[in-house]
Amino acid sequence: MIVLHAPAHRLHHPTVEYYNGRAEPHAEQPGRIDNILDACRRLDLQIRIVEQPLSRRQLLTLHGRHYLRFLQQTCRGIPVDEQLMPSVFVHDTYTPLTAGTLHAARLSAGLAVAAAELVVAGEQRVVYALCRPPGHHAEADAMMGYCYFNNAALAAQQLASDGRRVAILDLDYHHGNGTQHLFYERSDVLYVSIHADPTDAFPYGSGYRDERGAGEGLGYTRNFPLTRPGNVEAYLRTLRRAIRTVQNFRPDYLVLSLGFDTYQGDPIGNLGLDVADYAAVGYAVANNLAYPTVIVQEGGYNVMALGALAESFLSGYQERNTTT
Ligand code: SP5
Ligand code: ZN
Repeated sequence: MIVLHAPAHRLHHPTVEYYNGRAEPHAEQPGRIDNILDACRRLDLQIRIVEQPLSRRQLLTLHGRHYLRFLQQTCRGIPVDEQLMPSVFVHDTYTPLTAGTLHAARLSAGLAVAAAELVVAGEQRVVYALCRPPGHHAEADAMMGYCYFNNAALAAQQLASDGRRVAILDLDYHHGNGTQHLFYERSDVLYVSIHADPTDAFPYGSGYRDERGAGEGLGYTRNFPLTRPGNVEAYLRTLRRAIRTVQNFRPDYLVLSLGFDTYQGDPIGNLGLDVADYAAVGYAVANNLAYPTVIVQEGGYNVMALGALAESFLSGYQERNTTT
C-alpha cells in the first residue's frame, strides 16, 4: 500500500460552523491529516506527495459547471484568514469557504483520482488517498457536510471507465448522500453504506434502508443504517452483511470511503468503536474484499485520536489472512 498526500490541504482552514445560527469552532481542521500521516510513517508506508489539482474537465464528469464557476468566483474574493458562509450551491451551514478552499478541494479530488489511476495502471494494488477536505456529502451542484467535491465518487468514476464494475463501501459515521445520489441510477457502480440512522443523525434526508437505487440502478444502492449505535457486535455483524453485498456484486475495483467518526470518542459521530476495533474492520475489509482498492479519507474529528485510529485500521488491513 502507498499513501498519497497533498500538504497544501491546509490552505483550506474553516474557523466556525453554525448550528441554528450559533457559531461553534469548525471540526474539520488541517491537524487531522497531520496525525493520520504520522500513523502512516510509524507503519513505514511509502508516502507520495501529489499536488495535482483535478482538472476542470474531470470535475465536470460529476459536478455542474455553474457550481464550479460559483466556487471560482467566490473563493477569489475572500481575504486570507477569513471565511465566507455561502448562501447558494450549499445545503447546510457547516461548509464555509476560505480563499484556499477551491484549490485545496481540487487537490483533494486530485489525490483520489491519482490513486484510481495508479490502481487502474496496475502499479499499486491498494492506494490510500489522504483527502482533505472530505467528499462524500458533496452533491453534483452543492457543497455540504464539510465537502466540496466528491472525492470517492470521482475515483469511482475514473475506475468505472471501460465498463469496469466498481463497488463503493462507505464506512464513515454519516451517510454519503452525495455519493449515493451521483450513482443512484447506475448499475456499474454499487454504493453500500453503514452509518448512523439518519432519523436522528446528519444528513437526515437520506440513508434510509428503503433507498435502493432507481431505474437501471435499482438494487445497486444499499443502506445499512444502525439504529443502536454503540453496539460493536451489531456493527461488526452489519459490516459482514455489507461485505457480502459487495462480494455478490463481483466488482473489479473497490473504493473505501473511510471515516474515523465512528470512534466512541469522536466529538461529532460515535458508533461505539474503540481503537482496537478498527484493526478488526481493516482486517475484515482487506481479507474479504481483496480487490484493487482506493481508500479515500472522509471524516473523523477527534484530532488527537486520529493517529491511533488510522494506525489500528492500517495494521489490521495489512495483516494477511494465513488460513486461506
Ligand atoms: C465528512 C463528514 O464527516 N461530514 C460530517 C458533517 C456533519 N456535521 C454536522 C454534525 C452535526 C452534529 N451536531 C453537533 C452539535 C454541536 N453543538
Ligand atoms: Zn462523517
